[in-house]
Amino acid sequence: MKTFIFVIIVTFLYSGAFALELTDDLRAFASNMETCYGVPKDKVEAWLQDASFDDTAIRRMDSQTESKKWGFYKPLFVTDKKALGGFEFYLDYEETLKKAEEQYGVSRYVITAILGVETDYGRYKLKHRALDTLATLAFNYPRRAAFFSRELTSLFILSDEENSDPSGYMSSYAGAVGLPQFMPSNIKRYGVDFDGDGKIDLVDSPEDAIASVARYLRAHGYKMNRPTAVDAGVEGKEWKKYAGRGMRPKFTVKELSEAGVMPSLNVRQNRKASFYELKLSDNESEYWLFFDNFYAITRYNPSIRYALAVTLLSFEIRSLVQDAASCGFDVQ
Ligand SMILES: [Ca+2]
Repeated sequence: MKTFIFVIIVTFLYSGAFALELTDDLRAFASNMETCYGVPKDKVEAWLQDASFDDTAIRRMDSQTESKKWGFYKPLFVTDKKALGGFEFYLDYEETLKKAEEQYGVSRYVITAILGVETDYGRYKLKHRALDTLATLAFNYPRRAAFFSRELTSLFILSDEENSDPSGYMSSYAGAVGLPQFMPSNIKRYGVDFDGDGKIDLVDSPEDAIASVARYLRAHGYKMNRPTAVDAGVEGKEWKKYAGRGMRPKFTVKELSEAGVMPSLNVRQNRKASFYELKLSDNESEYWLFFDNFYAITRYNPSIRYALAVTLLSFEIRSLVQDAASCGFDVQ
């Protein structure tokens, strides 16, 4: 008997999934969806009753780690394996990537690299349902309830408009959906039906994911044929005044070079950049100038390390594609 009870308790603790109770809060949310957004209350209540409490979402939120050094991050995301995965993805979706690049003015290699860092080009299987994580965090995680409540609202508006079931949106523990890891509000704003099947599907359609990433970056200022990032050497001490002063490019290359920052490539003197020292270890650093396109990538995820991993990975993928083209493969 003791064993039996133990098994029940353990199963309960580790399954982590039980239906959310339709409390007054949830009913009020459903009423609000009808009054403010015209999504029928009964429909929302039925969706909420289908939601399960996702304890992983809360545990992971509470244990989000502090950001690590670039020296920790770089070997995780800028690897030969990741670049090769990007090359394979590129070959599979070359036509779509080129079409998105042309239509939105965003490098096809950057689009590929973002999908690589986010979900390993869709190979990473998302284990959560956005419905569960967002409902759990909206109603059981006071610190960020307002944010997740807005995202749950977006998920329901989207499901209503697209005539889809909200439980079909597979996500991270924080409710970021599909290959490009879009929060539902961004699917509404930037999602594209690029394969023309009538639905924006970021979970099962790489074509839709590719165009949605491109549209997002364009909306955040990305422009083709402009530099993204260039590494630099430093001289003297004056450069320290400019290092780490915010992601938005605000110093001219001329100002920075006068302060002892020497870019490894020629860059127009009046181009604006931000400048960062990134620690590889306690006594070893890289120095980088970042431009408007880099800033656009940080709007996808507001982290210098993230955007630099995407940028370097995009360079690797581009050189694999170019090498293949020069060796007679049918790629451009
Ligand atoms: Ca579609």
